[in-house]
Amino acid sequence: DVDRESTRTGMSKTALKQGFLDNLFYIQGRFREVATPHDLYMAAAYTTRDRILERWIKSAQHYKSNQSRTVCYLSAEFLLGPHLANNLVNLGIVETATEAAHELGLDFDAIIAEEEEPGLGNGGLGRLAACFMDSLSTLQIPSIGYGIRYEFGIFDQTIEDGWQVEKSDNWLRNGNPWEIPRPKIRFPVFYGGYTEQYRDHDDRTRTRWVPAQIIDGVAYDTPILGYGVGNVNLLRLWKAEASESFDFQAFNVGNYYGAVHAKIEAETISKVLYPNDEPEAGKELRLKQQFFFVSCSIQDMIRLQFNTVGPLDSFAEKFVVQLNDTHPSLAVAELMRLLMDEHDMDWDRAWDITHRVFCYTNHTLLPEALETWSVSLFERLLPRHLEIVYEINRHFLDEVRIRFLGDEERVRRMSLIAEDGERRVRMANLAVVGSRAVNGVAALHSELVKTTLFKDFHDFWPDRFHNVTNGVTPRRFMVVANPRLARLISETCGSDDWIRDLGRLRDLEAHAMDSGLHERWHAVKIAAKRDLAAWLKHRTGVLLDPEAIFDVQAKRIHEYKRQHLNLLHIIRCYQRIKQSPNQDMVPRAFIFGGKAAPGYFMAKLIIKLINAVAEVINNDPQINGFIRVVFMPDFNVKNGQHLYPAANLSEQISLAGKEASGTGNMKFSMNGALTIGTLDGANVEIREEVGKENFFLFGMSADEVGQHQREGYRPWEYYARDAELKSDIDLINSGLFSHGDTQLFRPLTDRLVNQDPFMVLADYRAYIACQDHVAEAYRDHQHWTRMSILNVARMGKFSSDRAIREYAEHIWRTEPHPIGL
Ligand code: DL6
Repeated sequence: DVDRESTRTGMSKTALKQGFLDNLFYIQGRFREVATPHDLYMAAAYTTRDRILERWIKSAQHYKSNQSRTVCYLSAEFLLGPHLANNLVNLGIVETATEAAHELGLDFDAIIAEEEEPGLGNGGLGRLAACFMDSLSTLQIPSIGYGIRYEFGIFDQTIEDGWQVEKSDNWLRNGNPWEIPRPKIRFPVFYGGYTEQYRDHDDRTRTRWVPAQIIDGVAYDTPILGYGVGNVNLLRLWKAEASESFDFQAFNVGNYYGAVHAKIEAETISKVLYPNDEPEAGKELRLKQQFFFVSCSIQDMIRLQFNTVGPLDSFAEKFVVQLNDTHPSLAVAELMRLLMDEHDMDWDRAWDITHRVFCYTNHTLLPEALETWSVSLFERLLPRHLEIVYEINRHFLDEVRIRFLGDEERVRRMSLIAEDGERRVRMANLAVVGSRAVNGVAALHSELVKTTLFKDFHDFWPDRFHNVTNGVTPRRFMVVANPRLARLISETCGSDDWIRDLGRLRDLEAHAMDSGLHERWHAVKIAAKRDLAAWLKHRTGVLLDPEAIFDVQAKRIHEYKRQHLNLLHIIRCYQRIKQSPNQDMVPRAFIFGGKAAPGYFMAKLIIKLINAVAEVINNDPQINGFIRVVFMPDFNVKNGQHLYPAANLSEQISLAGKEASGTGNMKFSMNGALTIGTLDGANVEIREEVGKENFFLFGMSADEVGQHQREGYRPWEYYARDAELKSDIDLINSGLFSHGDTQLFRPLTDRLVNQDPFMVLADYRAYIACQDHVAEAYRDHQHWTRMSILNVARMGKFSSDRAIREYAEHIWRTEPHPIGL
């Protein structure tokens, strides 16, 4: 008795059940008795998607007829994480869906767990883009996320004999129920060839690009639903396909294999995500990927402009484009090219539009992470864009010379082209010059952007620079990841308003001394720790004691993040127990997670050392489980959701001045973990918010780091002076953790003692002292729980909703366009 429409859109239990059975039958072609777990998941996903589509169409219609100003978020990465649970939360039907599944005799959690994660990103930068998409929809801001539909996302990590082994991530193998292919939204993308001048019908001299290769980009759309609203925005990812015109040419001359080869070569462009959070020096395919998605996206915006508003003159009023790091900064040159070469504009008009469209977010100060491309590669692949970059540079450097007469050194530094050694295009300079706003991602980072990285540009255009501290979405990282805590918060605060207005968590403060809440808070944490312990036991064989401090460091493996500092503390604990086995020590479970870039040897050696130390400690009868070490394989969004709720202590121990923001720090703290951290990235602001008495601070400040480096840093002196530090490093060199092999970890220990670029040894003593302080604090359960409650209560600032509101107000100048439910 449920009509056709309501099985697609109805929110009642009956409608959900009927919709599910319909989808199982009509889409999966299965009946209950023979359905695999994957069939059940697909049916659940389609049933959920059905309910989103109606809102999506309504949003699109409204945005079109209102000619809404649209934010286009250009990002080479979107690290989305599984959709199903998140969409159920945003639709507000988790309970109904759970009951519906139950009545159908299905295991709801197993269905949710079946989803393969779209891992289209490396880490913080890609996950930030996904959080921002959630918040843009929740805040009802018309927006499109543009990126690449990688056929293979970030590799799956397994651990074999302690080493990281990469397995390809074939996430599309079983189909992706969330995307809708748009075969008719297809744009040609040019590569190579040459440019030539010609005379147009008005006898003006114009330039055209005669490419050597044309590839098509085809749109695949994923709806992004906001929380509790009717707004659904669009994530449009481009897949590369052979251009039909090229295929047929080869075909017609009888070269069938040639045609097929062209197809394979074309598809390579969107085949795989580069698994590195730093630029791939000289990788032609990477530059091709960047241009590919940028060109499709800008062409799509121009198409939308014609479909809605009309003439291109108002393009900068209709669109604002946020460049997520420099990866999409070719967009500046591509928009110029399209406006001039394809749409007849002169330079000044095209530039006037272009420089009002773009805004750029910087995500790193690490010099090795700043992207440059050799002029020769650039010219070979994008000859027209090189001309445009030169022309932008000429105009720009003229302005610099006028303002700073005779300061050729400054001109050299600010140029879009680096001239020392092999000539290179500086993508960050292109992004700054082509944008009307530039921002860093935490207060400290934005300050360093202004005073170090882009000091010359800040001198030149002080008003162009902003800060927008990152945030994360509480929907995924609290409600989906930690439903027990979410329920407890809502009950304590008397409403679930905090989910859309995270500042409301402050209401918890009034209850921070309430012993009833303490008991329930503790019970929620212990339950999450038990869940994680069971999960880790199943996957690694290591059994953790839920009463121990769960001390977690989960993030990309990188020397600047200093997983090895954490390891030195673990070795210190180990040696202390060995020296005095009967001491009264607080039990700890040290949990690591994170991937190393496949070509980053030192990061891979750190993973090996973590696992090697784990093997010795976990099997030493004298340690007797007092401390345990475990490496969670394949840390990703989905697995991270097991980690955040269970952590007591969050390790945010990068060298001050190196971590632009960090967002894991926010996810842990929102789930009631206390932070041990340096004054780096957003740690600074987290500490300000939660109160210094609720944060374990150690280590040098960014200023002290700078001063120490200027004075000359000599790590070997720390090694020689500090007997415990020396014995911890010596223990690694002794071969104890490497079956007697005294050389295996030498590259790591030698680097620490002789170079130590991230000053692990300088911060070692302060870190150990701070960890001792943590252990003492944990003994007082009441006090610890109070600090945990206060951490959560004061995390309002770190919602990505706040970040998006700041972008909308100060940078984008966009308004919400509410879609009614
Ligand atoms: O802004 C998101 C995220 C920050 O939280 C991290 O601190 C930062 O390391 C990360 N950057 C990258 C690499 N970026 N580049 N280029 O992922 O961005």
